[in-house]
Parts: sequence; C-alpha cells; structure tokens
Amino acid sequence: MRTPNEEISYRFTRAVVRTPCDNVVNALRSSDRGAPDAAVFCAEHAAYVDTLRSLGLEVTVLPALDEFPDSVFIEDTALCLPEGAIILRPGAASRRGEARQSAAALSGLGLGLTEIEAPGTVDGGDILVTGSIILVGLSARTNQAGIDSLREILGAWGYETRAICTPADVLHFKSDCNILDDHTLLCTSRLRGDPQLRDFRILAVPPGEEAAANSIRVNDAVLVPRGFPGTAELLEKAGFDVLLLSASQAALVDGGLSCMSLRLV
Ligand code: CIR
Repeated sequence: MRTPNEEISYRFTRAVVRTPCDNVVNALRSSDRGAPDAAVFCAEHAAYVDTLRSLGLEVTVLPALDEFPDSVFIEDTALCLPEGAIILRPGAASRRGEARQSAAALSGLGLGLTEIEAPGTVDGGDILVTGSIILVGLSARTNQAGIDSLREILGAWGYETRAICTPADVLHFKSDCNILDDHTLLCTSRLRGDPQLRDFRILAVPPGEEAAANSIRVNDAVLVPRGFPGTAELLEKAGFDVLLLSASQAALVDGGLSCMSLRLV
C-alpha cells in the first residue's frame, strides 16, 4: 500500500485547462436550460484561471477545440498523479477524442502515460483522490470495466480503489462529493451515510444547494460556486478560506468548478 499522503488531493503546483470553444453552445446536457454564452463562459473561465494562479499554481492554458463542444471540461479526460497520468476513456462517445488531445498535452509536460482500455469507460468527474484511497463512482459514464482497469493501474502504484455508486440522475460522483482536507468531505446529504465514505468526516451542503458540493479545495482555499450562501457559510464556520467563483455557464451544461482543470501535485 502506498504511504498515505492525502495532500496529493489538494496541494497542487500546476494545472492544465482548456479554453472554452465557441461550439460549447452544443455541449452535452441532461436538460435544456438554454445554451451557454461562449463569451461569458470565456470570461468566467479566465477568472477561474486567474484564481488558480493566485493560489500559486502554474497554469497551462490549452487552445479551444471547436470539434469537441465539451472540451473545456478537461478533468474528464485524465487522472494525474505523482506516478503519472492515466488517460481516461470518457463514457460519452462524442468526448473520446478529447482524451487523445489531453494525452498529447500531458506528455508534452513530461508525464508518463498509461490508459484505460475499451470496453472500459471512466470520466474524471467520477474519480475522487483522497490520498491513498481513490473513490470511483459507478455512473452512466463510468462502467465496471473502467473501474476494474483503473483499479489495476492504481493498485500497481499502491492505491486502493473503492467503487461507490454515483447517485441516480447525477452526472458524476464529484458533482455530489469533493475533498476538503485529509479527513473531510463536502457532499450532498444523499451521500451522507454511504458506507464507502465511512473513513471521513462529512460536511453536507444545505438542501437546495446540491450544486455547491462541486466545490474544490486548492492549496489554502476552497473554491465555491457563487450563489450558494449556506455552503459558503458552512465552510467558513468550519475554518476554510472560501473564494467565490461564477460558474453559471458551465452549470448550464452540467459542469462545475472541478471539471475545468487537471490539477497536478
Ligand atoms: C458532459 O456532459 O460531459 C459535459 N457537458 C459536462 C461534464 C462535466 N464534467 C465534470 O463534472 N467532471
């Protein structure tokens, strides 16, 4: 077993992001609440990049890819760990080509690459790194073959892979659950009590603020989407430094703060 080092889940030196493309108006979405505005999306994305830089990360900004409407959600294409990058095989066929693009960029940064093989599918949004335990949500995007393939790679690196059910009608596990520190998770109340989360202290977002569970700890701050005052207050009372960010356009196409970057230790 790998020596527990929980800080790999929230202490980062680098991030890789991809600029939203004009074609983001055609991004996948579970229900249509209107198309995102590409210009507003770019402005919100630029503020996100600035915030990552202000927290000490070196950020590589990859160019927009108009042939892939969802490509701003780069987290779904790879898992980056100190041992190397695992190139994922996204569950949505329209997104598979994004992974090849990420592979090229990550290899250019000097990371060793391995990959999830067909018929496995895994979206990065279903993977939560919590030190030596990696939680992987079984979802409409991440299948059992994908989890098995991931477990094999991660096992060789000394990590324990724990499968968990992504709640029904939720896109990704991390839509509902993210790490705050070595022992604490922020999640929706529908995940509270899940036996796979038994080792963690749980802070549950208030009812009606489920989307705020996709907040991310980055170094000394927690990035929280704007518009969820109960969650911001909960985190501040628990001693976290909260930074509010607008993610209104990502939210229209089922995205959030975690999915817009690959964060590297
Ligand atoms: C999709 O359906 O794949 C995109 N529209 C949203 C992906 C969000 N990714 C994430 O939460 N990790």
